[in-house]
Amino acid sequence: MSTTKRFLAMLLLGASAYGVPSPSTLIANIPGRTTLSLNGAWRVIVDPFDNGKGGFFRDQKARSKSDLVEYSFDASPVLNVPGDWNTQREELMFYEGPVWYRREFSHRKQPGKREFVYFGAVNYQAVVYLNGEKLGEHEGGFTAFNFEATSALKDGENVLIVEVNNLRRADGVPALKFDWWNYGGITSDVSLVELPGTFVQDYLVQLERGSTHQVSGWVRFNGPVPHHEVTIQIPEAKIEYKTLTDADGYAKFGFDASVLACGKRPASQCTAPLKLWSPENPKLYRVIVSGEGDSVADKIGFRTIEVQGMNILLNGKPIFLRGISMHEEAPFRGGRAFSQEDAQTLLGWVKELGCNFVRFAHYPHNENEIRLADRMGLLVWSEIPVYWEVDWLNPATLANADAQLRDMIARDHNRAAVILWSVANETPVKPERLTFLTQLAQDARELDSTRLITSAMNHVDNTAPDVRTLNDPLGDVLDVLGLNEYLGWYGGRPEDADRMQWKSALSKPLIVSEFGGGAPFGRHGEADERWTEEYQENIYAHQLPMLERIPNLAGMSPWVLMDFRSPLRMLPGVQDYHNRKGVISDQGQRKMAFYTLQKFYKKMADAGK
Ligand code: GCB
Repeated sequence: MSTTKRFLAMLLLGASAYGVPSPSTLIANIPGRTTLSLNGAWRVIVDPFDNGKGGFFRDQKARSKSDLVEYSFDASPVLNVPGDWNTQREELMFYEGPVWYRREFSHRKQPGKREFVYFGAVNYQAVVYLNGEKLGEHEGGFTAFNFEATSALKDGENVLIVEVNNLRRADGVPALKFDWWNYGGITSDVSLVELPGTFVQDYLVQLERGSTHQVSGWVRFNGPVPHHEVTIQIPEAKIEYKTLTDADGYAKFGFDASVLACGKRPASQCTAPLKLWSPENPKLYRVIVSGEGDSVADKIGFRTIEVQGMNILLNGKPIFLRGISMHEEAPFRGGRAFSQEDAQTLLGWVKELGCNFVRFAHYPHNENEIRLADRMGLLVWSEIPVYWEVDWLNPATLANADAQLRDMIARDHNRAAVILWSVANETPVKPERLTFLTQLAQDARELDSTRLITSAMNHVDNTAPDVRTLNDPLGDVLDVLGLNEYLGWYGGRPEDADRMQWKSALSKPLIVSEFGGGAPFGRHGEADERWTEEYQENIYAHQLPMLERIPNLAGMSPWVLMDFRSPLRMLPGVQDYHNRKGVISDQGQRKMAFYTLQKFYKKMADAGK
């Protein structure tokens, strides 16, 4: 198909097939469910030529001395799950390709129950087999997914095999080039989830945008029973609300929390029942969703987030987002972060900096991080890996990005911490990209009307010698503008910031979503010497006052919390395959810029920002 034809086809697709994304099949709130953990040591076969397609899913074993079987999980080494393969075996550090994983487990089947295998994240593609039967395939390295295993599951011993492939693809999301390590493997928790025949698949229980007492949302059941009762309870606030599902097991609801909590008392005796979630008081309520014999409990915070003119309002009041960007990279040991401890360390540093906001770049991070942010009172920007260039004209690429967006939202839409869904990072201004991202922004809004939509952009006009204007048509479909700028690092000198003025073509709140420069910890020199802590610190020293002069500045998330591995950063002795723009090294050492930023945030916080 010619480029023009493909573009027209996509415009048409945009109008029809992508009108409303199909609901996510993700089961909500796995931490609140009965699960059997399948984490641990898995046998693995590294298969660089993808030779196993013909049969490895069968886990065949030689039955006689003369049998020819040229693979053996039993005789193969193990890798830990969760965990990337790159940092577990030296020879796999640069490996990109298929690896076969096998986990054996025993299980007693319970009558009437349904079973699902759940994966927190597998990078990049996964094909899942249980006892030789294919359960399904998943594409996208950072979103969770589950497949029903009820009929393939045996009473007794079971064999779960997953083909994982992290080969980069031109039509993938992300595509061929990105500035982080392409860690392969089963990088997040795996579990077997046991559920009743009809169960609560997903739910949204949030405050309606702009209201501090109107709770609204929906519940979706999975199972054969239509038209049954659903109950939503918030015991601490004495709230109980009942409604009925439709023929598809879906119920939309909305109730005034003050009226419900008040019961029969006169309105004059009732106080606001829900204490609002905020960075200062990250109050979470136990919320129970039940119906048709199933019941699931969650911890949910209630807050509102809106845009008013050039401000972001949290609970009706303007808030300045004192943030930092971070990758999902493990402190100290390197590799993909996944554990509670990793989250504690990383978000502990974010707090120590004085932040109330964190940008999870450039893909959805593991649930431990999001849930901890919810408990710590950190506001979160969450993003899908539509990064630099992707195959804008390919409908399958759009469908893939859309699925990642939908599944990111499905897992985290009850987390008060998340205030911004980002549809992309630093994508080039051109019509096909605008069509693609406009669709994603619309879908995000459709899927979750309670949060703000953003994207990190970097298309600026040099309006005058010392004036730069963010001018990207994508801004029209966003609530909040993200701007990445590297004045003093990729162009100009740190001191140029003293004269520079930043504007945006649109009067919307603006977050400077990236700025910074690189220095290995402990490398010192003059402030004009690249790759020294002094140079990096000097960038911050000149940037911060410059950013304060931006009239619609609503926050910032400098690049980046901690040094991280990247194949694009090769310089020997300095980078050694690490992006060194962290204000903290990968060994936890605070660089000079850390303290400069910390001081600035303290000043902002003291000034009530
Ligand atoms: C950017 C990208 C980020 C890179 C960073 C850098 O603009 O958004 O992913 O790592 O710059 O270090 O150049």
